[in-house]
Amino acid sequence: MATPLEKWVDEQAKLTKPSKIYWCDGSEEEARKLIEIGIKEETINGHPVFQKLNDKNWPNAYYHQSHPNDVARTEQLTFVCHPDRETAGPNNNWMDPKEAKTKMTALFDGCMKGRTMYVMPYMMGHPNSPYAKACVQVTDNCYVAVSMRIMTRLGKVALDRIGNTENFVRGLHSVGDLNPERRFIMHFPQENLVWSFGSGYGGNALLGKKCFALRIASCLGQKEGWLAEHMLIMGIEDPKGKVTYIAAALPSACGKTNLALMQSALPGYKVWTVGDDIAWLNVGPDGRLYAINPEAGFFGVAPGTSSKTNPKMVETLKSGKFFPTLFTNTAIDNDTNEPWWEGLDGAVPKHATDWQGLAWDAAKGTKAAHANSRFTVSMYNCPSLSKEVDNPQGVPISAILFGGKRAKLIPLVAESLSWQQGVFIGTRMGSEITAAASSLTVGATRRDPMAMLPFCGYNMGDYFGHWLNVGKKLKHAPKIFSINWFRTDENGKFIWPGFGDNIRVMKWIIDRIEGKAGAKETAIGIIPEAKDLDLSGLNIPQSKIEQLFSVNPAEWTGELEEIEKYLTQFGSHTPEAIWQEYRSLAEKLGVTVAKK
Ligand code: OXD
Ligand code: MN
Repeated sequence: MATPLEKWVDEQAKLTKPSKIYWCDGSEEEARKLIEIGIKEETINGHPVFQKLNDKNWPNAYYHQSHPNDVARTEQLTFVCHPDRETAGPNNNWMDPKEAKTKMTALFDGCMKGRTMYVMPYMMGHPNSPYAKACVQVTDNCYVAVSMRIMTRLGKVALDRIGNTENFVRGLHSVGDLNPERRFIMHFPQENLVWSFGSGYGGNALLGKKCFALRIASCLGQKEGWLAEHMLIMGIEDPKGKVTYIAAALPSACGKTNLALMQSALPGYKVWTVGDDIAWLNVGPDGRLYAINPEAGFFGVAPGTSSKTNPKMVETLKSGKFFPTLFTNTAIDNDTNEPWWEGLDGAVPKHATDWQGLAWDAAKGTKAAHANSRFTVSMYNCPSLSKEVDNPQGVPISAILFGGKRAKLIPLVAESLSWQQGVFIGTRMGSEITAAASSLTVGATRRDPMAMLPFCGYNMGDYFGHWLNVGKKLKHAPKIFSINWFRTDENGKFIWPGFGDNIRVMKWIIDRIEGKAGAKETAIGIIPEAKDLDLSGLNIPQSKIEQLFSVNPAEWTGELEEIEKYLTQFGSHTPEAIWQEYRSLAEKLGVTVAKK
């Protein structure tokens, strides 16, 4: 008798009509075979799917170029198909599930003719964790199959967990003909199901990541009492050896990976990496909040990564321990056959091929690597990987940070007075748009609550309520802080050095948790005075430090208007407690607002 999994795979094959079906076991041998297929057989836009890179300097590394029209998440073509629009909320594109199924069935019908269907059973989370989830994705693209081996725990572990049950999240994926007119990423939360067609790019195609571990999982979390968040998880070891775990939400391409792998600029402090993108947060039996990283790899933005900004990541990328490491849409130095991107160490290549496969001419001023070009690498290659990363219970979180990229307004760091106020800080986050999503204007500011705007699978007003409810279940709630590394001075220059120096902010945060650090209460939260931050060895004048915390009521008037407009769109779904915090902030700032 066929198992429910076999039956489901059979149904997908009947619809998509592949010429071959291949069940992935997740082994290294298999990954090598798939890479060979990608070098010799499969193509994307006329290029081989994979190209081997210089093995001496970048062991086990391969290059992939996606279609030039397929280089970022397509938020405008991403839908969450709850039975009614209201449940999806104004934060999601919505389509009636029946209509979506009809539309997508026509696209999937026969789309894998002449191709191989790869069947990938995989786990999100360590298989021993009670919080882990078993999933299966089918795809017709070997780049996706190899990427899933890096990003998830793929193969027998998942098959064993699924066994004869119906208990697995389903994902159907085809690159189709990569026509952007026929590109849709459809989520069916009622069925724990994702259908993705027409894209081979990371977040659109590796369905365990944004589609399941955030959009579908946020819906599961709402039902089951936990949180699926767009957060890094890090442990910070102090000079006495005590490790404090922190989770931090920052929008895409705002430095989560750099922070998660930070090399501390303060002697005696070490950073241990648990995750760089997604955290699943559960209330433990002791009333603390525990975090697991459901992923097994990093899919990080390449430009700007160097031994100065992220030495641990450069080591990770050059390790080659876990097979393979992928570079997508970077440039290639033709003289050395090495991957290259703007900001990497060393000289600018004399002869390079750019992310579109064209000869690159530095003199023309175009970028050699796409701004959203990526590396895909196993977290087990990372020298700062926490030894708790596979702890089935997760790590206990002492602080949650909400950040964004803001040239003005938001201070370097501010502590909230309570969980409720902290949740409000999350809801009022905004950030300058980066290149991680196509169709948005890079640089403009958009409101991005908890960095979850593109990833919350249901009405965000209800999501805010869920955050408040989780807080009520916590006996020892983490402290919540806002952070902003990106404030600029009157000449538009960043004031704060960032990167390894961010440990100074972390040190203050940890000292606050332990009741050791000084602070003062202001309208925008509890902030350090200059004497409370460890600035030893930094050469920043006191006046510049003050600028990092300055409050300009005129700027805040506009900000409050935007926050009010934003929160109003969720109607009665926005909890009254959030409005209370909003009014209290306006009052403290001395700003009159419409919302009473
Ligand atoms: C990502 C993103 O790829 O947030 O992590 O876009
Ligand atoms: Mn992300």
